[in-house]
Amino acid sequence: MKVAVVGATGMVGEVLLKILEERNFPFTELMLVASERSVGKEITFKNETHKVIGLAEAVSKRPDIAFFSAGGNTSLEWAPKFEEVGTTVIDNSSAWRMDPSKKLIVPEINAHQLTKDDKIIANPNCSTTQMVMVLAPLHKKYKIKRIVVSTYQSITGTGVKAVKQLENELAGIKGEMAYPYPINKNVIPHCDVFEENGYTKEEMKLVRETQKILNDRSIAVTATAVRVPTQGGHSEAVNIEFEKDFDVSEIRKLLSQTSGVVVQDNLDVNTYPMPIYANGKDDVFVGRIRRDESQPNTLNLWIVSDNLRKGAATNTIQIAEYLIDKNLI
Ligand code: 2RA
Repeated sequence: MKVAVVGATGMVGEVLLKILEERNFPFTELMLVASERSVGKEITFKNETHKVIGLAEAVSKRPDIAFFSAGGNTSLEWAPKFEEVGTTVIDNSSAWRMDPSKKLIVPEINAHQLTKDDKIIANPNCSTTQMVMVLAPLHKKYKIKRIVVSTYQSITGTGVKAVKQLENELAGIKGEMAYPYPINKNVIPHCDVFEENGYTKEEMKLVRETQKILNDRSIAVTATAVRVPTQGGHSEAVNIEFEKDFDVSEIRKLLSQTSGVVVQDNLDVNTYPMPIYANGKDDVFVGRIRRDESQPNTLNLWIVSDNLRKGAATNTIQIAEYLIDKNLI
């Protein structure tokens, strides 16, 4: 199994390599791929030194799988070139997610849709993945009518430059700015770019991707995505109105039995999910499970997960593991 990591020098690329090692992913050859300016850079992986190669060279090596985390434009241009040589691409960018011919996969929810013909597979946005991991079993049992979600997204989701800006602010150093205002002691209601309707692309990802993954366009979703000066994971306050009524203890039991979801919800000892605990883990943590007393059939939840792991790299690798396990690659 020849594997390429495209975007190997980026934040998600680094986590991809970490998780490939952690999960002892079965490959015979590993290609670390990045833009021309990084070609030749040396990266140590499993005590071996690997030289970064360019995209054209990687295509010529005809990898079996290419994990992409290199931005939408690179994916739009190069994923088809890898597909032409028989590579299965699993892409972390938003480039292919809403393409009707491409599958948008969270293995625990819809990996069963995958076939040998799927050669470009989209990995959902981090904030979508953690939300649908919790909502999928609830939708199946109680049918979701409407979702209102507010996210509190780690600065790591913006990228290295923003993390550096926060570090500089904390150290009292003037440096390059990823945002035109301070990140520290601030929250920024602006993740990705604004669309015509006044929502950001990040907020519309939560709307569109949730409907696609749960395969139900009737689900109404509205979102507010906010950037916060934390590391370790994205947090979300989610209000869900169902068609059917529910029992909170039944919900708690159902979630505790859901693979990849951990219920952290004991108010007697102030136990609830927080990014400092989710950091470095692959599970999606849910707590503050409580009925919305303002209207019938409605629930409030608090969901936290490491946005670089299950929100990106781990989910991507789990898709590949599924493909291998089902002989689809
Ligand atoms: C963010 N969801 O957190 C995106 C991932 N880059 O900004």
